[in-house]
Amino acid sequence: MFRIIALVCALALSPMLQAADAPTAPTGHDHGTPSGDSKAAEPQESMFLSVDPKTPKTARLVVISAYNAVNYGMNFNGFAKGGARYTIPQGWTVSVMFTNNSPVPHSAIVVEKPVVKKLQMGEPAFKGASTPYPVRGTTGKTGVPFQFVADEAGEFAIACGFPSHSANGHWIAFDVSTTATAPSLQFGTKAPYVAH
Ligand SMILES: [Cu+2]
Repeated sequence: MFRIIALVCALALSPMLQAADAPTAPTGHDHGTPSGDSKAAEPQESMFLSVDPKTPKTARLVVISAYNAVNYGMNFNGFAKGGARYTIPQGWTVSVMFTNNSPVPHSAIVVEKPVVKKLQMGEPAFKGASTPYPVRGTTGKTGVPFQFVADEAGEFAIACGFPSHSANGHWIAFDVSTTATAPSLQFGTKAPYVAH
């Protein structure tokens, strides 16, 4: 009986494993575009969060799927499993530019934090807080913009809507705060980077 269960599990897992973005060996310096592999530059917070004085109370997020080889490419900006955290003041507009460094489809959808454990992400937690067709995902580095108002405080996540990716760690934390006065981005246990 156990063997049957193990076989079924292996069969169920195999498409998922194929979907994962396997890290590729470095090919040395070339003139190709950056890809979701170990050649990616060390992520810096200021690359992924900014504010523009011309558009007050708007946080501009750059969210790059498969930024590097972390978590088999199932990362945003090089972080997986909640290892990075955006904090947005409640009521601010969030303007996201999503790109995917991998030929494997990925997407971005803002969900309530407990949802990240599910195989499917369902509807976004805020109106418009998703790339188009999050289940199917997109490939390629053409930017996919989306924008929403973070009108409800709480603990959320930016998750990949491609089935099973989020459950395998393809998500980062996204908090909406009643006390923050400026948006910030925290990498691991480092001091948060505050955008002004
Ligand atoms: Cu994904």
